[in-house]
Amino acid sequence: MARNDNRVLLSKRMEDEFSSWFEQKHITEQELYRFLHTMKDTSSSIGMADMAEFCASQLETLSDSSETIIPVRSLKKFIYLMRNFFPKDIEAKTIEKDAALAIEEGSSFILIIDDDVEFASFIKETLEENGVQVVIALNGKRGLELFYTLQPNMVIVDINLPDMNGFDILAQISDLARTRYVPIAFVSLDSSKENQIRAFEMGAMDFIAKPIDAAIFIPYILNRLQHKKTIWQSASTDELTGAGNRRQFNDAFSQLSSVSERTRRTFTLVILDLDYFKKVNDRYGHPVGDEVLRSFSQLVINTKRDTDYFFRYGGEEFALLLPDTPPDRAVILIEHIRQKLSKIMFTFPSFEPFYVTFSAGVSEFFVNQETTLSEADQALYQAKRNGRNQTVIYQPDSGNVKRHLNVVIIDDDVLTRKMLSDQFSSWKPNEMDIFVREYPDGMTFLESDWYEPNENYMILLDGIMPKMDGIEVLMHLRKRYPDDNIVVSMLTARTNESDIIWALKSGADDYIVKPFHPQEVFARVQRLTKRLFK
Ligand code: GH3
Ligand code: MG
Repeated sequence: MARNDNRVLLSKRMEDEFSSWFEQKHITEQELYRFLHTMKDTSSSIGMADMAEFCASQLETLSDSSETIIPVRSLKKFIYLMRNFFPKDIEAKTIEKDAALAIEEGSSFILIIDDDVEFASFIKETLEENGVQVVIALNGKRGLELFYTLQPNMVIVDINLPDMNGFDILAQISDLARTRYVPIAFVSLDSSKENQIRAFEMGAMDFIAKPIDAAIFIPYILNRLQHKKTIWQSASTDELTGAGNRRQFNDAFSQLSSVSERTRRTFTLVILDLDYFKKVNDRYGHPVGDEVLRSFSQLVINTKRDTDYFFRYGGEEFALLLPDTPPDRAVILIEHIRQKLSKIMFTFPSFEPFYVTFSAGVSEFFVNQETTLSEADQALYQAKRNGRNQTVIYQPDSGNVKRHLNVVIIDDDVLTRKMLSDQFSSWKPNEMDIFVREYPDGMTFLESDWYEPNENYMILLDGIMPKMDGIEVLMHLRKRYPDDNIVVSMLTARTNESDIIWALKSGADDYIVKPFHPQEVFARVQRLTKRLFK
């Protein structure tokens, strides 16, 4: 017993250390070394020879004096192996597996808090034959713990428990149970009037006297679960799209997180956001926008697996929670959705047909919900920045994502813009991704949200434009923005030498005299942009 206590203490100390790492996100090699050193000594002194040996082998590769920074994410496997030296008790493992299974299958599961093992296991077996998973807690403390972590669909509580009484449990869970529409049934050998009144006053939905007649009890439970499901669905479904609403998202997310923390099974979060959706509303009106949201949701609902969850996260933002799915497999599903969406032509009376695309950010659950959400958000942002209509998996130190070149064409002549845009859009070099953007004048360009400090820009700037002359735009650029990531080439009809000198003095890297052949511009751009990627 004392031996086990020591193990529990050591496991707790280790988990505390991991938690502080998760918060810091990075640790130094020295910190890891010292941690392993302590773990090695302590595990050896309490008889955990395997663990001591493992720590010693890890220590051989580390240095006590190194300040090298290690991202905590890269220690995932190490943390997993360390945790495995502390096996969980079999009962906890089975319970959590049951719950995880129920959640993944979208089936119901109920929690029975009762120390009458015979009764509880009889109900468990019978209900499981009817497709309902059952988790049993033999005392109140365990029951409360399971109620919070596993979020059952129904709770059955006996009034007399070894460590507390059923009313104490009710007092603690009834508010939360009510907000989630979780029915609570009391069962007791003592079905006195006082007990029944008290149970109902405190929020129980039913009171059932023991001994229980199974012939009635099973249909009763199935009835309650069905009722709960119906209410829950209507309260947690987004009316417009049929996807789960934000509230259901929060619930499912925390449920999957707590199961994953216990069973170490993985799941992935995907945030999907429609591209340029504001334009859809602006051009075709809100009812059309609504129809697009509905069609997109139906497409996702019909494409995802039954075990995946789909939610409307905000206006035109959606989320998927994918149990047991690493990010690379999540991408397969998303790309399948993308492919199907690309084939849908939206047609509405009196409007030209149009297509919509979406961008997606992907992150695997690892540390906690907040981090996962923020990582998926960052990846989505990256997907938008990379030019939209694509999926990005969150990378811890994503300085190493493929380099980009943003080719910006600013010209009031539609034909010139189109000609250049076609030329650059077909450019697909291996070492970088090319994104082309067009603007009809300098003012529109400067007022847009075009600039990101860690991006590279090749700006093709017309010299003479309405509203703002090309030279003015150039001067503004050179004054307000750094020039190491922005190359500017003036497109000018002015053959006047002084204009060209002025442009070069104002910070243009090159000039191209109109009329030009797009291939000539292309060749020059290839040469000019070399300086961006030295
Ligand atoms: P981005 O590619 O950067 O995501 O651009 P965007 O235009 O999609 O994004 P932005 O956030 O600028 O605009 C989102 C728009 O979605 C604005 C809002 O009016 C619209 N929207 C939000 N909810 C609804 C809805 O329920 N129905 C309709 N029709 N439009 C909605
Ligand atoms: Mg959008």
